Amino acid sequence: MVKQQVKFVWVALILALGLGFLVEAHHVQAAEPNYVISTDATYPPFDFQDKNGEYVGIDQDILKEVAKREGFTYTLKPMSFDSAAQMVANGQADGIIAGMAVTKERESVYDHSVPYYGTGVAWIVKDGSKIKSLSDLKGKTVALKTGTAASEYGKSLQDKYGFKVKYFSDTNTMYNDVANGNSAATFEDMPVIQYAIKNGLKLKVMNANHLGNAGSYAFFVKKGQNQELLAAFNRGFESIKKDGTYDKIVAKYLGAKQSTFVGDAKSNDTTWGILKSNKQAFLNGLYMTLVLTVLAIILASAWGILLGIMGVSQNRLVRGLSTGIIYIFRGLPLMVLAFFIYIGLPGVLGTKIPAFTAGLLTLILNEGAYTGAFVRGGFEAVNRGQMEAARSLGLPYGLSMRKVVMPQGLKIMVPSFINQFIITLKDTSILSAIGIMELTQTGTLIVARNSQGFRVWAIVAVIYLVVITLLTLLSNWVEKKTK
Ligand code: ASN
Repeated sequence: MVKQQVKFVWVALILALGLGFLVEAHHVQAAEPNYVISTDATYPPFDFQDKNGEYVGIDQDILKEVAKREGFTYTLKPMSFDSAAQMVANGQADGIIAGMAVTKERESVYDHSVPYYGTGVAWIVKDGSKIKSLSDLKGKTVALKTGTAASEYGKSLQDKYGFKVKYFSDTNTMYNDVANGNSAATFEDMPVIQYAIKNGLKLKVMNANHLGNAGSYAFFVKKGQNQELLAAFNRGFESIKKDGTYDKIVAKYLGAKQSTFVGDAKSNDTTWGILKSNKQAFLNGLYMTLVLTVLAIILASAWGILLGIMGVSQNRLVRGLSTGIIYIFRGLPLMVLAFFIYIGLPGVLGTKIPAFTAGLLTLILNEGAYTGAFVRGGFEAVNRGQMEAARSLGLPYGLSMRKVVMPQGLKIMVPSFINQFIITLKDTSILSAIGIMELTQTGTLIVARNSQGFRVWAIVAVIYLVVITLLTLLSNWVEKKTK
């Protein structure tokens, strides 16, 4: 019995991984890429999504044009800046373009292209704030974005001015923390904050004439790697600079309001407008959430049942193995596990792991451990007498388990399974951290371009609730059938 289960789980796992690669390969084929390029798609006017879900901005237009002229293709991986940079440092991505400034520290990890845009760090407060100088920040909270050059600069002033810091993974959320009055100030690159203010954000730059760490943005690859890509970028960039294409690209974004790209007020300022203008994006996000949920539910249940059976095995070693696995994977936060598999492991294995595969594996291991724990508990709860009775009738252990204990045990577990299914659905949202374009990540990108946090998150919340309600109804129906 256990052997059969083991076989089943192996087959299922291999299928899942294969499927992950297939899903990835499908994307890959669609864009015929040579390179994987990561970006921070919440960084207008450099990198963001327009109303049609296309990645646009100064960086993206430069990259598109350079790729065309240099004859290479690429698959874009949008995620938080911090993860996008780590992807390159770990060899998961070949290059990064993300309004990324050249700094000394970065030069020891990455090689970079010729600089393509000047920048410097601004410090920013809410319009009408009483704060006049950095000294006024004493004891107050400053919002920073994880892993950025601006946050390093802000952090370097922390001791001198005695403020507290709070980290965010995208610029828009960070700005809103200041706009809402939760944080007293923030640090961000001048071109980015300037663009946001021009587009209506109620914040004020305090050091416009003496920016910190003046420098430039560049395209980055891992040190010593992908030199041909870097050379191609440099060549392509020189050519678009020479014939005026570069200036046109910059003028296109700085000369126009953001609404030109992300839609007018009508499609951004009402819930219905947002829903309508982002229908396809929401549907795609929902589809990804559902695919992940369904696969994870099936595979994690299989893996969990196996762990549960192992947990009541007669063999101490097998029992110990089950306890150990449950202990580790129930103990690890889902996001840590996702980062470990997606960003950590490839560096050691020397092979890229597609985001979908990494995400699915994370869910299987985490949800499977929880399932394992309650399945083991369920079997233990079936009166020991039942097993003894079966054995005394002459049934061997395996058969007693399968015919007597398991059917009763599984029945007790049905509510726990339903609960776990709902948790699995909700947990898929954490995978947005590794850039999987599920519902939550879709919401993040939409908010980054229209700054309508309340409406967009309300829509996303309602979609989750509808799906959870359907899942619960379905589960209840199955529960009744199994009674
Ligand atoms: N400007 C940031 C940096 O250079 C990158 C970003 O936030 N996308 O660190």
